[in-house]
Amino acid sequence: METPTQFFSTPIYYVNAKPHLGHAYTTIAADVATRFKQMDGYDTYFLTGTDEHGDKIVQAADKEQQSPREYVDQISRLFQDLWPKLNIGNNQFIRTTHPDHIRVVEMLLTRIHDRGDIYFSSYEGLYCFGCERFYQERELVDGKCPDHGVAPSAIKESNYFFKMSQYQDWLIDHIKTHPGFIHPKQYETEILSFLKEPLEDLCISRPKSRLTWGITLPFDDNFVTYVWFDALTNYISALGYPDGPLFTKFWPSARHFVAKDIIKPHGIYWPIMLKAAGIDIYNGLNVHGFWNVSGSKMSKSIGNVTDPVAVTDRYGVDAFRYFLMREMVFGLDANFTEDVLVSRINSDLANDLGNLFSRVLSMNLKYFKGRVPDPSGTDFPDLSLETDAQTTIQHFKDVMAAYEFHKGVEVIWGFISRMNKYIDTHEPWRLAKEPDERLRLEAVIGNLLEGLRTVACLIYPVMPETSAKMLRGLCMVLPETGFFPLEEIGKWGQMSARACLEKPDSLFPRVDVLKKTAH
Ligand code: ME8
Repeated sequence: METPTQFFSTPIYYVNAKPHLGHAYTTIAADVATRFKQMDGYDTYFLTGTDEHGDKIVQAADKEQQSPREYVDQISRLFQDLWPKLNIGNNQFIRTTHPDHIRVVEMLLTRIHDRGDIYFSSYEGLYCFGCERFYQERELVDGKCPDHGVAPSAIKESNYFFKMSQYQDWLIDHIKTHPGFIHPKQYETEILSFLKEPLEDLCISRPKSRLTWGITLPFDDNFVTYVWFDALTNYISALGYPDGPLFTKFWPSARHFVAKDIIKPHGIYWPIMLKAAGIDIYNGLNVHGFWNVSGSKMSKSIGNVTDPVAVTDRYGVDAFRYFLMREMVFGLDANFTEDVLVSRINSDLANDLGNLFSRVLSMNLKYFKGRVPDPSGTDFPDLSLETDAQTTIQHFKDVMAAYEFHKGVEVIWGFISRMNKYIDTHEPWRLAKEPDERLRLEAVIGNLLEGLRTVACLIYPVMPETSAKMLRGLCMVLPETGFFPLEEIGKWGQMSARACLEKPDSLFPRVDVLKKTAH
């Protein structure tokens, strides 16, 4: 059977400020999804990068008294350096200032222009410089841009326009006939409701008299390309459109991760751009909600822009990844507070998982000198944990395939909690005192060790470091890929006849609540 493929992307982030919690979340979610698909037998490709043209960037560079070129190099580097620290396994990092990308944008513009879907016209409208787009009167809140809270400026300009309106009915039909194209459902509803209003044609140029930091239009060098038209194209330029092997292999399976702030460009402009250029439409869009910090929107003026580097330096990468996946219901908003992070580390990680791991390994050392008993070969067959593990793996697979990461974590922690109960029910310390119960003790400890192996394998997408650490502690030889395929995990008895003689390190030290420092 041919190996299925999966291409995931994150937005390419603007380089007008340092990376923050929101950027980290989307990128970690896409990384978790990629690792999960790999466990499920897929050949994957994972793309992230930076969006480096446009007014916003010029303004930020001016503020720092740097040239745009110097400035984008410096901020893009911060993103590129952050991802390895968060254990992000992206295959490529794209920058929109790279010549290969620029060539594809020119190619796409030429194609759409040649097909007659781009026209020149003069336009008068309300322009928000922060958003780099024109607004309709009805979109404003109290006469102001809803994102920036400033009144847009009245501008009259001649520009190039992309005839989006003629694709409106096609797009509505495409969304309705492709369930899951926009996921979760509430965002599909939101896009369909935008599409109930007549779609305006999209202004895709900016005159060089106003902005030069962009890609010159291939058919008129007095203009640069609108930054969104440039940015969206990254998803195909990175794969080597039109005929690169990555494009042929991965484009049919493309799924983009974004937050709700940018569903309009992704859910409307992008599919229409592809359609107009005669390129297959991407496979799907995964939209998540917004992180607030301590109950407020993240903002520089409030001073609550959470730095992922500071959080991971303090609490560790896996704790951070775990918290983000556990705390946000994919699609809804969530709240980040250090107190909740600390209490999750102490209860879920140090207590439920960490204690279970060290208790079981210590009992195995104490009662069997580290030799791992085979639970299936004993006279006391007890299938409860094995059956439970198999159901857990299937459940995990179903929810992760539906991008319900919080449920994936909950499913694993449900199993962890049942393993802790299994210990309390069977009381191995009591069995150890009864010579007649030796075989039963073997079965109980053997089952617990197999259960821990199952947990160690399943947490891989969310906590790759902890997964490897647990598997090392269980004396499992890690495959070169770093993970065990999903279909192999449920097989009981994989650890028997090994010797685990080392006392395990603690997986997650408790955080002293009084000593924790604010970020
Ligand atoms: O929009 N909560 O770049 P951007 C969750 N360059 N996610 C958040 C967030 C928050 N509070 N804040 C930001 C752009 N994000 C364009 C994209 S793509 C062709 C061009 C994340 O730097 C989330 O993924 O403003 C959101 O969609 C993205 O950062 C916006 O990043």
